[in-house]
Amino acid sequence: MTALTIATQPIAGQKPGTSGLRKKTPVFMGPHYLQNFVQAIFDAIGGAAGKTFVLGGDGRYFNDSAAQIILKMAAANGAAKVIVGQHAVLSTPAASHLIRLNKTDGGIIMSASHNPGGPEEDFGVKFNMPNGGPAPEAVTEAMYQRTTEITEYRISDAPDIDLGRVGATTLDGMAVEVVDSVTDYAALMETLFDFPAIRAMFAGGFTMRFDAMCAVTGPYATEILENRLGAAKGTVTHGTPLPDFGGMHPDPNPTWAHELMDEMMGPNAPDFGAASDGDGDRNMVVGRGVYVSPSDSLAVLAANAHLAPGYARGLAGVARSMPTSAAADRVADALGIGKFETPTGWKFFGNLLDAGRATLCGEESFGTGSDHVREKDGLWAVLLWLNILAVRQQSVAAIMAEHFARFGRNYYSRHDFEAIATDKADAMMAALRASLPDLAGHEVEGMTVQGADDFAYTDPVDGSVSAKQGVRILFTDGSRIVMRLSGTGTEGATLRVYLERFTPGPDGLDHDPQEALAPVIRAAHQLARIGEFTGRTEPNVIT
Ligand code: VG1
Ligand code: CO
Repeated sequence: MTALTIATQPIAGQKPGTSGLRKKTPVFMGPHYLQNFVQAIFDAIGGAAGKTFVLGGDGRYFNDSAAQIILKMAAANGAAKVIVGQHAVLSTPAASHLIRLNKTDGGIIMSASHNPGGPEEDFGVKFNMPNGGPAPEAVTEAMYQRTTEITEYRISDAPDIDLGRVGATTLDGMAVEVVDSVTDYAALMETLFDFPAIRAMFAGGFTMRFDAMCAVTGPYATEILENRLGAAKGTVTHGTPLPDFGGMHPDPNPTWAHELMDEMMGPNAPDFGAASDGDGDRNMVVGRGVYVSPSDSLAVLAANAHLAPGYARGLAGVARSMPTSAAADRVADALGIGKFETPTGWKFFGNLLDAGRATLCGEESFGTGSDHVREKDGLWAVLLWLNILAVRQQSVAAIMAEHFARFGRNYYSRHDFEAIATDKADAMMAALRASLPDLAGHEVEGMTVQGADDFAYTDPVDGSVSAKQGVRILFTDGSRIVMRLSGTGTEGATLRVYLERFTPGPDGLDHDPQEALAPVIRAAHQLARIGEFTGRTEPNVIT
């Protein structure tokens, strides 16, 4: 067995987006494509020699052969050891935990997360740092630079190793430890939540549906919810991970998790419903007859986290991405704790978590997490909800109503316009940006623009600056429009329009969000001239 040096050439477009590099699977399987990017990762972090990494993915098509390639490249680059999930499967939060637990030098996660998988769908690769969190912008930029100048990569010619058997082995002199994908993660969850209380709730007849969407959380949810917490067998549906997610779009929102939504809104709804995404870092939470928006979920979790043992000491602070509603800010103000507003993408929470300034973090895109790992964590959020429900002994609907009565309600929705021609989307955003300086004082739909800008973030810990993170238009009545283009898509451009309007209560707290937001939605279309630029008047997905 030898480490081979293979000549290669730069491949255009290997620029990581919001969360790693995502491309169509055939692109990733093309000659040298994965290899170039993996070598660029190793080069950008100062080489792999002597280092230990974690490796796993969400099990989508190409996951297994990509893992063999990455292992052989790690060996040829002199890595000391790689810890791999069995069958090369790890949820993103489980990978983050293993990186931290084993004090490794980082990890490679193979996933395109909430994007569909399969031979013609999406694949992705991202690198997480020794703190367990996604590589910050400076590091992903260094990787990208490296891909533009790469001339060779190193790979062992050793045969594939058996990733199905848990235990230690070696690959061309590098130690490989295949670990059960679930065990360490489940143990971490037991340290954070009151498992006996949740178990008692299930034993008392509490019912739940967890839709794993044929993605990575199936085995995690089955072990934790059914085996350890005693939820009825069959609580977890679509629990077997499939390479193409059974043709489903593994994105837990009311559109793509419609089976769960139908059940939760139907006559025989269980008490609680939840779904997770391709790589297990997202969560959607639904009560019987009531959908909980991710922004509201973050706020409720912040207000109630102290009810779970892992957070009994209270929270240092709450961080949210800029497009996420201000509902969590209201809780932070009431609790007298820190609040932070970051750009979209989990990599921006890492410093706040490491510095102990934020304990909970969340994004409007169904992502919630805490300082237990450095990724968002779908099952963690579901377990925190279950712990809160077990303590409060109330329905989700009652908890939401009480929350809105106490804090007021930030009506919120996101409208996505997918697969727009990139040039049209860019032209629309450019025109919108150009209009911002003159918007203040402008009247639209009976609302007055208070100010408009392009969000720029200065990291309070390391001082790094990230500019152009989304256009925001603020109105004097507290309403807000945010617009940005997605950084995770693989086809054309996706325009995301984030809409928010605050109602203090006590009246008007139980409207349909789309109705409550109607003037804000119309204002967004007028101000950005969405139809004129893109030819689209209706979004594809509303969350
Ligand atoms: C989207 C979400 C963002 C999230 C990212 C990764 O990014 O908006 O909040 O962090 O996906 O989520 P974008 O650039 O498409 O808006 V995951 O679960 O796909 O890793
Ligand atoms: Co994800």
